[in-house]
Order: sequence, then C-alpha cells, then structure tokens
Amino acid sequence: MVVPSTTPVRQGTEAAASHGGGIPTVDMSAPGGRSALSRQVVRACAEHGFFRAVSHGVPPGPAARLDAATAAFFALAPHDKQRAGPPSPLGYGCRSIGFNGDAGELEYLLLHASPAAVAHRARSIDTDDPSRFSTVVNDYVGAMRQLACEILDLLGEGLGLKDPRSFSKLITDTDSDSLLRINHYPPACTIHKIDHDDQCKMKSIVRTKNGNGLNPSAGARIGFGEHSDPQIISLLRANDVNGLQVLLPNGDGKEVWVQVPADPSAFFVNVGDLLQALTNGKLVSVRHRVIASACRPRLSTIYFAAPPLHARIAALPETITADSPCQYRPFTWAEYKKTMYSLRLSHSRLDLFQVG
Ligand code: GA4
Repeated sequence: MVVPSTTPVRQGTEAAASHGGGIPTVDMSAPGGRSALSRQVVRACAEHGFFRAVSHGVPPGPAARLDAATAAFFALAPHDKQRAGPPSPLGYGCRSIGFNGDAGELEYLLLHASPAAVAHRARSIDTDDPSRFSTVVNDYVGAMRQLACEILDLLGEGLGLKDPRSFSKLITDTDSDSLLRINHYPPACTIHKIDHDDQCKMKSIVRTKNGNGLNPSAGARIGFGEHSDPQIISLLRANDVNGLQVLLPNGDGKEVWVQVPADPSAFFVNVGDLLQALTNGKLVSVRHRVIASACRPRLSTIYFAAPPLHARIAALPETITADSPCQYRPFTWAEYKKTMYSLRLSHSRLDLFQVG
C-alpha cells in the first residue's frame, strides 16, 4: 500500500516549511495482489518520481558486507584512497563531481557495475585482497539488479505494456552500463581536519544563490547538488543520517524541497531521465539533492540501473496517444551520456531532447 509521510524541511532550508505533501511508501510485500502493487508503484513514479520501498525482500547480508568494505576504504589515509582516483568519472573522488566544476561536501567511489570492471577497480581499492572486494560488490549489485527488475516489471505491468519486461530487459543486458556509487558525507567537524590535508580539500561551502531554498545563516552545506539521475532507475540505501531532499510540487503550482527521513532498512527508488523518455513523460525523473549534516557522517549507496551504450531510447508506443504525442526524439544512451558529461550537474538535460 502507498502511505504518504509528511516531511517538512527543517534547519538549513526555508522553502518547504509549508509543504503538505509527502514521500510515498510502498510496502512491496503487502497483501492485495500484484496488480494493486503495480498500480501503487506506477502512481508513486508518476506523481512523485520517487518512493520508499519497504518489506522489499532484499536480504541484509550483501548490504552489511558492502558497508563494512566501503567503511574500511573510506577510513584509509587520503593517499591510499587516491590510488583509486582521480574519478575519470569512475574511481575515487573527493569533492569534485563530473568534469565541469561541480563540487560537494563528499568523497565517493563510483564503480561500473559489470563484474569485469569491478575486478579491475578492486585492485586499487582493496590492495590486500581485491577478489574479496569484488565478491562483496558483485553480490550487492546482483541483489540490486533483482530489485530493480522487480520494480521495472511492476511498472511495465501497471502501464499496460505489451511486453511488461521492456524496461527490465534493458538493464539485464550483459552490456548494461549500470553504476554503483558509494558516498561518504563527512560532518563539518571532520572537514576542518581534512582541510589541513593537501590530498583532500573539502572547504565548507554555503550556497547563497537565491531560490535554492537554502538558508545560509543556518549553515546548510551542499553535499551533492540538485540534479536528476540520468539512467533508468536508481535504488538508494543510506545510514540513519538525514540529508536527502526531493523537489516536489506543493499543489500551488510551486515546487518545494521535501526532506526524506532516513530509513536504513528501506530502499529509496527514483525514476531516471531515461524512464521519463521511455514512458513519454508519464513517469517523472525527480530532482533531488543532499544536504550534508553538520555533526554526523552520512553514508549512502546508490545503484543506477542503465541500458547498454548502444540502446535506443524512444517512447514506447503504448505511451503515445493523440492526447499525449511523442515528447522526446529517440536517442542512444551513449548520445545522452555524452551530452550529460558536457553539462553541469543541475542542468535539465532531457529538455534538450524535446521534440519541437
Ligand atoms: C548524477 C547521478 C550519478 O551520481 C552520476 C553522476 C555523474 C558523475 O558523478 O560522474 C554526473 C551526474 C550524475 C550528471 C551530470 C554529470 C555526470 C556528474 C555530472 C556533472 C554517476 C550519473 O550518472 O550522473
């Protein structure tokens, strides 16, 4: 069932205090049947582009093992972590995001999710025992792929697609370009320490630009700036530290930042740009960001489910009607990726593919 939970944005922000909406929660094991579940998932992805999945059936073991391995990595001395960087865009990154000057208060590992790529990268991440790291990552990725397929199949069924597996087939292809990202947002107190280290400068930044909903006097620090995820679907899991915010309509024709309460046992699912294009805008790619906590480290792991580079992304015929003509021109994922890496993080890149 879908349970809305109201989550006003508090300290550090000002825009969402009046928001009356909430983050939908989908109980993936609720009695009521598959078609009721698929309707709920479609509704959440169409209205919010985002939901919290609970009772999802993912066993806790792979996540616990991944968390232990990545915590050990982030605890290494900066020069040891740098062996897995600089991010190109894959690898270890500290503060810098992408190639066009974006930055956030974080360090991260960005990995291609294919076993061969993981094995290659593991050599610079776990120098003692690379195959141990590869096994842990591959197990987690396997569990994420399964959950992503389950959600995509529910969406395919709920949207009444002729082939309900159309979406999941794209991400199970052996050439799938899916990624795994592990983010560590150190608290402000750690940052002062890191500031003295030449390897990793994480100066506290306060965004003062008007209209971003941040209250600089409250010391809000951008962990990861506003963006939409480019891929098909993303599955995020984080520790018990708040920080994730999503941009949702407030019902008055405006959009407000809504804080997503932390829930380490849940997966937060968000629609990516490609799924918006494939569904001709029926499902929406939600804009989100992370505000770094002042006093506790936030750790998050995100699986970005993507098609192969050569996959052609075009609205499925079932989503095109006389009332809802085709919104985006067809493109390949390779073409979309090239465009996104030429732009800043906050760019609404899907707009560039709009017809007319
Ligand atoms: C946002 C979602 C994922 O974290 C990511 C990011 C990627 C990167 O960090 O290399 C991008 C960003 C993300 C979109 C625009 C470009 C590319 C940074 C950036 C400025 C891994 C992804 O796939 O797209």
